[in-house]
Amino acid sequence: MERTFAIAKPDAVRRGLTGDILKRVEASGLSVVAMRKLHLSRADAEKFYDVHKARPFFSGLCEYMTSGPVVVMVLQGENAITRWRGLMGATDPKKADPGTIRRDYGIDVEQNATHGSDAPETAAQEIAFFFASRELLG
Ligand code: DAT
Ligand code: MG
Repeated sequence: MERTFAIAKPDAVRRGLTGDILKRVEASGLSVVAMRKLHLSRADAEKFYDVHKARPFFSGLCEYMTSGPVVVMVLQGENAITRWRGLMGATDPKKADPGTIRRDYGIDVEQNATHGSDAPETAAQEIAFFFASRELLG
């Protein structure tokens, strides 16, 4: 069993897509072991995306991620990290496979509907950034 961290980003929450995203998660057999709706502060967005701080899109990314509420989730299942990234599709919605969340709902490479951890280490860090261990279902 593996855990990953997922976000329904502001563009998705704003357009009422949280339910559809959850439906896809549940239909895939992944289980939601924690979930919360919140509005990121600028400081939290900058900390969360610290790995990208030297990239030209960093400031715009943080602006966008603080533009409205998000839904943060911890997903669990066999190979959860890879499976959730597969459901999301490529970062750029134009390059994402048909039937993926980003292809179906992403607006552009920035407003791409969802986030997913890319490795076990980042999953553990990102989960701990948003959730206390007592908030995760056993
Ligand atoms: P992913 O979210 O697929 O893991 P990433 O870690 O490379 O992609 O980038 C994090 C986020 O930064 C991504 O979801 C959207 C934004 N981003 C990435 N590349 C971008 C670009 N060229 N222009 C604008 N935003 C970008
Ligand atoms: Mg990433």
